[in-house]
Amino acid sequence: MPGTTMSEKGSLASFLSGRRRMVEDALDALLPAADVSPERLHEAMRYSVFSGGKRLRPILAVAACELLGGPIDAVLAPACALELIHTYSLIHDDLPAMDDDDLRRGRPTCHRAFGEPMAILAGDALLTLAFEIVASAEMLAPDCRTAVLLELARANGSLGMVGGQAADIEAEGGASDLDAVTFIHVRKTAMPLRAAVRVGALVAGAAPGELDALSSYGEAVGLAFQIADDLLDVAGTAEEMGKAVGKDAARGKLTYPGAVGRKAATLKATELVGDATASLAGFGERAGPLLDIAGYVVDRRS
Ligand code: GRG
Repeated sequence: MPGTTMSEKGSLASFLSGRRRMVEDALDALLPAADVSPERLHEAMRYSVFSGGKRLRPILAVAACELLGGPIDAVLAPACALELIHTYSLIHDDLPAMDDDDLRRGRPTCHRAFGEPMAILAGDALLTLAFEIVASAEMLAPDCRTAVLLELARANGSLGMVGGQAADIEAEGGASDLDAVTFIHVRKTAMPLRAAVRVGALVAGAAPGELDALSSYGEAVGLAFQIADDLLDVAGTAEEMGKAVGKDAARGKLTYPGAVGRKAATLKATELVGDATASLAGFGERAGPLLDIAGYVVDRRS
């Protein structure tokens, strides 16, 4: 991480691993057990959820909530909902009808392990469960539950992630135009990440100014994350990424480096980290973990 000392890297690593453990324990408690009927469906859901993801979205929600002094135990349910929606999107994205991938997080994709019909259903069930978890989260006041549900729906529906995915598919093979790439990346990736930060802020009862600042942070980090992902697809290795690399170009996908070149894409990602940092200036030292995460998003190797 440029400009970051070893001890800061160490403290980020322990922040991430501590929050990841909390999220994974909560996910385990919220998902139906694998021996609950229909067993094969629940096995497939658990297979994909517990396959070693970074848990970036739930960690962002927890970190935003902590920054505002909100209750960690209350944010865990919505944080898990974010991860379930993310997992559903990965399962469906890997299907033969979409990216047709064999490997995800270093393991066979859900449809490779469980067959296509069960993978489609596991994705559907994870998406549905996410909304059930928030709607029934007793630690959240009713108006907070509604606000979180709206946030999840808007960020992930046809005007958000699903819309970005649709535009991405339609654009395949077309010219790499910066406006088109930005349209896709904002919806497919930045909106869900922004929603993760906002969900944490909503649970903490953020004031409007705080919510705005955290939204700007989430949007910048979200776009930086996707640009870094595009760059890793060009420069990363399959071992590090746990999935095939070089596939964007092979499929004629619109990517940020494809539109502006690798150097300008790298600069843009760095600039966005600067924007994210500036958005949190008003929070002082309490913003440390979120600032470190912004740096990590562009420096990561997987
Ligand atoms: C199929 C509805 C639908 C949407 C698909 C999320 C998505 C949209 C597609 C997955 C492929 C992709 C390149 C998405 C962009 C966002 C992204 C880089 C996802 C991978 O997220 P990570 O790196 O994954 O956080 P882990 O495995 O760490 O959870």
